[in-house]
Amino acid sequence: MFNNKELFKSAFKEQLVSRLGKDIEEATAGDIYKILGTLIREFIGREWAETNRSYMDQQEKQVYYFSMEFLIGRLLGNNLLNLGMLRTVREGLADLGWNLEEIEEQEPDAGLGNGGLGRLAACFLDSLASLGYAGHGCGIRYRFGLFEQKIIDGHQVELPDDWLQKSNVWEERRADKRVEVRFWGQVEVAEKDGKTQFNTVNYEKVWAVPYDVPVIGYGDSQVNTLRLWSAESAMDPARMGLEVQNSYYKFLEYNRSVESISEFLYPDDSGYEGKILRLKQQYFLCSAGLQSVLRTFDKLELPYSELPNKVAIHINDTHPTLVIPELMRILVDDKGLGWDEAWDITTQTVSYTNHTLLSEALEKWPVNMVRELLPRVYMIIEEINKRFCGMLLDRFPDGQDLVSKVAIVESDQVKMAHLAIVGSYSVNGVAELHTELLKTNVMKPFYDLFPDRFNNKTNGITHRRWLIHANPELSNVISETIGTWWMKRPHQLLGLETFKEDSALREKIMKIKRSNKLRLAEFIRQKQGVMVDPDSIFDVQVKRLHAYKRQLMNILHVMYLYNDIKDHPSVDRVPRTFIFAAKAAPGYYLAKSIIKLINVVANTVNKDPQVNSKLKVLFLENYSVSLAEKIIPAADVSEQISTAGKEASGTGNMKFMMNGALTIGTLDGANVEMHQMLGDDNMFLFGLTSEEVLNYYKNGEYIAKDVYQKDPRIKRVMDQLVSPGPFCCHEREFNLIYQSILEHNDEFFVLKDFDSYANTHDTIDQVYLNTPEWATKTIVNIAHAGHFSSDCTINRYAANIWDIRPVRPSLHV
Ligand code: 26Q
Repeated sequence: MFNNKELFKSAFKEQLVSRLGKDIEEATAGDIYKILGTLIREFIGREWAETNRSYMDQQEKQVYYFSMEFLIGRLLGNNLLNLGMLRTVREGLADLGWNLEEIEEQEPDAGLGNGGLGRLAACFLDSLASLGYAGHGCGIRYRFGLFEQKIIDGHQVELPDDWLQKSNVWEERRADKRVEVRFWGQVEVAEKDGKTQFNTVNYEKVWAVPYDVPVIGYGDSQVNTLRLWSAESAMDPARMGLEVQNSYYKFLEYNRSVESISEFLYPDDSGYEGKILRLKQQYFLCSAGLQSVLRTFDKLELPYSELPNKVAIHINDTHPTLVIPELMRILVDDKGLGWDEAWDITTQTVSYTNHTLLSEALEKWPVNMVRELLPRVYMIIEEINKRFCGMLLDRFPDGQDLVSKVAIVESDQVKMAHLAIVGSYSVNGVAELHTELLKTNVMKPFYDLFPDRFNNKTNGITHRRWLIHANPELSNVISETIGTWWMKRPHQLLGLETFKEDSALREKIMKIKRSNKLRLAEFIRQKQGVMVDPDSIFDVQVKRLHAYKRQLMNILHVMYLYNDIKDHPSVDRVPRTFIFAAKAAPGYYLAKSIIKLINVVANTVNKDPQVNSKLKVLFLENYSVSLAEKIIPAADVSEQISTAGKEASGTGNMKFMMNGALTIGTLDGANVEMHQMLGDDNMFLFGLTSEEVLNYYKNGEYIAKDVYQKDPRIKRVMDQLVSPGPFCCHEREFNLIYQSILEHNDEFFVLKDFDSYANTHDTIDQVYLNTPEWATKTIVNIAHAGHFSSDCTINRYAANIWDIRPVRPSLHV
């Protein structure tokens, strides 16, 4: 049906009539979207069931990727692409008078994540299915995803992201698969048949109901499952005796507290006090997910010692670490296994990825909170800790210092990273530099104890969404040049290297870039009424707003450029358009004032007739996956400018590279590996190295005020933050920013790296003037980007961590 245009059209029209009672002439774009989604869902239904059946029949080892975040974005276009139906549907719809891109816009983004960590989970699911692995996602179906951002008067305003307002065509509610999750209560200890038994009483019961989303692999592959859990009331009003005083209010209160569990996604509040609700969410995911995993395993009727051979549970950062004590609880309390056997099974089943080097972002929970909310789980955590510390003191009788450094429970806190490392067989970082820094700094005592457990898996991105779907014109030119094999084997993009000086290819690539820039310019005109010059350099920084990512350095540099243009109005310049998009955590005031600053600068620059033909600044509101898909293909320059040693990997860097943007970046995260492949010629590096940064922290020899005093460009822009002038301001609006740099001594070396950053931007201008040279660098970037496809990353996880192979290898030559 979907590979024959006429068949598609008639099936489509029939569905429209039978489901919505409408003819094509009456249908709205929303109707078209809904019918298309329903058709696809039905079309893949058989394959989905078949996939699950074959996994069971073949007793395939299954991977479950547990994550508090899946930043999926839209599914329609990607599902059509992976099913090989994009063309038929696009052309069929065109015949019916509709444009597919317009229909895609009808779909709300599934924004169930904050940023990189959540998007990585989504890219991994795409690769798992496309490569034919039995790998599934396990997450939470948040009623509201990450907040919707509006910019009002230059300030970020947060609105609820009501993404489920209309029905979600991709999900399938599976009420029959619901499981029970228990909170609170007290643990009673009893002896039975010579065995100690632990029984929790007076607990609060909650239903976890799964909503399954099909994960459709590319080409002729299987359909895996993303299982998202929703919390529902487990109280039956009919059996509650509501006539009793106050019980009605208790009922309402209970319902409210249950609903809140899967109500909204927490914004990254690393460094701030967590909330008990977040802990509830984490346990809810772990307990529900594990019960469902074990129910599937139980069908195999194998002993639990076989669990590690049939199941791999991967935890995305420490957020789902409670799977470790929860699995112990189930094996020991419910299944009757001995502690040691249960511990062997658990530690051979769970693996863990770390995504941060910032020590303030390592999760810690107050003991009281864990003990009250999860009394039996807390006992198990204590027991794990006791045994771990005991083992250390056996090995190192004078090891008190070591014990206090690595203990899981310490100073009235539960340290989730410690629990995750001790309770899993693999700990990986997400870029070479990150893993090295974990081993030598942040997690050194653990690395010394368990050197074999640590390994690196550099992140990746799915080239299907980020190149084939987001940049179809570029994909076509690549295929015209090297054939289509790269779509299945992204490494083959390397074949483009041969053509890096081919003038026909150079011209085609630059033409496509320009057409993508025109499209973005039109989008910007419609949204903000600002005209941008498609022949200016599109210089883009889009990512979460964080001090360490240094959006501040970028905007200070823009302020300097503005000053320079005003001082020397007749100097010829390469026009630049600086594009920002970023969400700030709602309680992160410094980040929010940086957003305000960017907007103030944008306003000043864009309306100054002396400046605005040479310089423009845009802040695009509500950064999301679908907005990224519009912006990235149009970028000339990619800003990856975090303080060296702070960004675990970055994945935006890879998306830009794959779309032919050139990177201005520090030697941080995966930029280091990009540089190894591209060399100095194809990337613009600047700034301190991570070693230099660490040395400055140690020796305290960096004084931000000295740089401020010595560099007049810097002094001027810093002063402009707090004194009347083009960028300031009421009530010393930017005091917080000013103080973070000059009073708190610029923790992220913004001033220190400024000079090197500004010089590198000058170099970029020069290189851009030489179009053929620029085009060659673009081609080289695309050629090497295949290395960063998440297909490569997932193959490494599969072989080195999970020990799984593709299920139907014959299909994946
Ligand atoms: C923690 C506690 C309470 C509430 C929220 C959180 C929380 C939520 C999200 C803490 C951290 C995050 C997200 C972290 C994240 O996105 N990290 C990024 O992961 C990417 C994928 O590995 C890397 O490329 C980035 O370098 C890293 O910053």
